[in-house]
Amino acid sequence: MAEVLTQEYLEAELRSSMEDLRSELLAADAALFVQKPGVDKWSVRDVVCHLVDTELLIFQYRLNRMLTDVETPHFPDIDHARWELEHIYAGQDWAKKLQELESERSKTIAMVHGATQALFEREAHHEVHGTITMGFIADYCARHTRVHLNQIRRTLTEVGN
Ligand code: NI
Repeated sequence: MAEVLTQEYLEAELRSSMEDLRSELLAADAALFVQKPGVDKWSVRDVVCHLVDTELLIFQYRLNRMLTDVETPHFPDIDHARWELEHIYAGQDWAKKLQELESERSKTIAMVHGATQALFEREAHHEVHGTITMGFIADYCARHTRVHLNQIRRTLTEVGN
């Protein structure tokens, strides 16, 4: 973990992963977005809904606590298996969810951008990951977007003709 992730680098990664996702979706056949490649698999629409949920409920939630908690934040591991059902991904409008994601990503980037060096380097404790910082959370967010972008590409291949 000698890798140094600067705020500038992470802001660029958060921005470019979002832009790549957006380009992929706008270039694809939207008729395929509601098709699941298997019974228990996510459609492209489900993935976009998942990204909005994680942006708000995991990444921004944690960044906000890093910026505002008086005591050292302790983060439990999160089981998001039921969000798909609880937040009713089926029936959502993917284009609206994409807009929502882009708008929320701008806020995520602003949180990273606005952090002082001291807050950016502040340490918190995560149940699974151990000691983490804002850099870890932002890096995780950008990588998570790219993991799901790859999933979207695979899904489009699987459901396409
Ligand atoms: Ni995920």
